[in-house]
Amino acid sequence: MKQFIVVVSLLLLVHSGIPTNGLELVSGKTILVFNGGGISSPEINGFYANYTSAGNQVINGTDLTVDSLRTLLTSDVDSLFLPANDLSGENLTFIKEWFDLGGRILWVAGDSDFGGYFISDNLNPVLETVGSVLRLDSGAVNDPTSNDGASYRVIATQLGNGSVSDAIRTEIVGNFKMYFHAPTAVYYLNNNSVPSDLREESLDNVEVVVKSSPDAVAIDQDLSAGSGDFYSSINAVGNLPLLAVETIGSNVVIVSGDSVFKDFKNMYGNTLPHSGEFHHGSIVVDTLLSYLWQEVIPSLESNSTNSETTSNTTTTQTTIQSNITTTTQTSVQSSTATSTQTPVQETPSRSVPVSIMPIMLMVAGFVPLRKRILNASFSK
Ligand SMILES: [Ca+2]
Repeated sequence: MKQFIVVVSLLLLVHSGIPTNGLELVSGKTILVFNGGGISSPEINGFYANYTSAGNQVINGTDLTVDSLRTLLTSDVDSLFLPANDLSGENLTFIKEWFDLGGRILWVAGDSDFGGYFISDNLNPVLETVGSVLRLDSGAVNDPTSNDGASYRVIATQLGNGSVSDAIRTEIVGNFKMYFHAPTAVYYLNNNSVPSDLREESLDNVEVVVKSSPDAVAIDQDLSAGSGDFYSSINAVGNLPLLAVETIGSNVVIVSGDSVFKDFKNMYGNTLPHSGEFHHGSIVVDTLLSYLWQEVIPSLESNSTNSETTSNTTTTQTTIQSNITTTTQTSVQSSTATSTQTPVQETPSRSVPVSIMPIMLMVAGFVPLRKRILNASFSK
């Protein structure tokens, strides 16, 4: 036990946020998180604290309506996060117009189909709108061996093979573990229409960054048996894509099977909610965003500009693996910040000042959030 504590303490020290060389946590960005009618707890206190103290503006869009999202999603917004909510039936042209400004990061995060509360088909139209080939599966990922005490509490164990994965890999000490609390998987559409297995494919412009263990199983938990329940329909076992990135023009789309930037179940954190053991959640999120902002997007924008000046006909879409050659040691702030630094800018919604975070976190422990109850009853 003592050895374990020492190891964990060392790991935390290694990632205590003192940049050495190379990249630091991204700064100067405006990140809009739209929870809308999201199904799980909306708190992003850890992310908010880390990114505002690093000099970003984080708009915590709890309770925002789609109309207010439309108003807020101006050219000043560099990144839009859409965690597991329902945008079905909405005119999404405004998201496409924002995306087409270029140099943006769109993060579409799903959830499992537990109880039918989250339906991927209600969020996938966003991916379609911006021209992504990636889709959230309408099922769930269970892992009988790599989990935090129950098979739906999935611990991912594998990073991918591209440059984004490599950037994250440089930050990983020990065995890679990332927590996804009841996630779904990511598949892709072949020829814009046929649900297809992303596990063995090597697609231009797409990199699978985080994968499940070889033992994870795809299931159709709510028995919806739709075309979007792709991986369960092929009885997929193992290496299920849980987080993938795609470049589209000078933009990047991130698709993940859970909202890993949220406080929920400490996914954006470094301890597993049940065993208390270490996992790399916030390190992955922070390294991913910093690498994308500091290396990938500038490269895409540069290529885009060069292409425009040399040819009117050449497509500017570029592959992640072939265009990002810079290897940079990434050092980012990884633990949940406890800084009392004032948020950079007054935000228009219910963003939580860092100074009251401890109180909020205490209160959060007593709030009977629907998903917690659901999952508690589910886990028996
Ligand atoms: Ca389903």
